[in-house]
Amino acid sequence: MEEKKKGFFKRLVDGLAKTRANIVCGIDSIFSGFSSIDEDFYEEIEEILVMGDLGINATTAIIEDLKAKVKEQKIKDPILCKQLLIDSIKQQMNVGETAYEFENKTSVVLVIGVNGVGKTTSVGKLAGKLKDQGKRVILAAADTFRAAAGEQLTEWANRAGVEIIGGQEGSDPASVVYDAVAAAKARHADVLLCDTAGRLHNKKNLMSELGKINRILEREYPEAYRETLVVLDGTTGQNALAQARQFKEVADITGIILTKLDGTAKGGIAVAIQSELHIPVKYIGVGESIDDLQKFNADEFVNALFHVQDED
Ligand SMILES: Nc1nc2c(ncn2[C@@H]2O[C@H](COP(=O)(O)OP(=O)(O)O)[C@@H](O)[C@H]2O)c(=O)[nH]1
Ligand SMILES: [Mg+2]
Repeated sequence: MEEKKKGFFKRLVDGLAKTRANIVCGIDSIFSGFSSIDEDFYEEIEEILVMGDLGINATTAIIEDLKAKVKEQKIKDPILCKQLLIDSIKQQMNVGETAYEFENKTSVVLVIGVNGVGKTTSVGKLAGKLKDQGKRVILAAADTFRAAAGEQLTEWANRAGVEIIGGQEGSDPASVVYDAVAAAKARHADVLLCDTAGRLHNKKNLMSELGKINRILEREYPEAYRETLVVLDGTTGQNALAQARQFKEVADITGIILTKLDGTAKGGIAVAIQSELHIPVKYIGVGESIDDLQKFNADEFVNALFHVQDED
């Protein structure tokens, strides 16, 4: 267990290497480069946080909080601000308890997001994770927009060792969900994961597509616990935040999957999403293999960012 936990922390630390280089190296040089705490000091921290994609709102709140703590604790030495800054960032990310109830209930998870963000990959990884926990999982290939999407999900289903229900290219995504619900009920599945096309470029189409799927689920599977996860590509920084905002307008989002954090310096976007939109980031993708989806924990994330090892 200890081994496994270390492994996880190391994966996270490795995955966030670029983000850390972007944010922390800059901040460390400020802490050592300034001899007193003044406006310039705060401005430089602010600039690094904004450059690290934490977003203007979260950054402003973090700096205000830092200033208040410095004043309150009468701190004079810049180096002593580092822990305060870490605490402030964690505080900004607090969205209350992040629930993973669906993992332990009969549930349906709708996975939406724009093209290429990592929906199908994340559904595959999540299927593997749940299967490992002994859950009975069924996948619905409700991205009927491209034929390749179904084939791609079938590969993931084989990898994870779970069943998949698909449809013809161009068929109605809601009818695939209908068939998948029937299969889920017949097999007493624990979790039904639905990969969708979920395209945002046409808000009206997306709303009507999601509306139709939701009506099917309400009618055919009312006993199932509902989860709607938006997948965002972490490498797109502020654009991911804008997408989350738009999806929030059209769907009852219960969480975010933030992908591709292994290859980006923009991991700070996780802070911005939670701080500004108050939507919990539930999972992060830190690579392309089946084990590279992790539950997100804000404290661990900030620790990994600043390379602070947990003592316990
Ligand atoms: N490095 C990395 N690549 C990822 C991650 N998640 C997805 N990808 C890649 O992103 C590309 C698009 O993923 P896909 O699941 O097809 O996106 P979709 O169009 O939203 O379904 C694929 O090449 C995936 O391997 C991740 O966490 N890290
Ligand atoms: Mg896909």
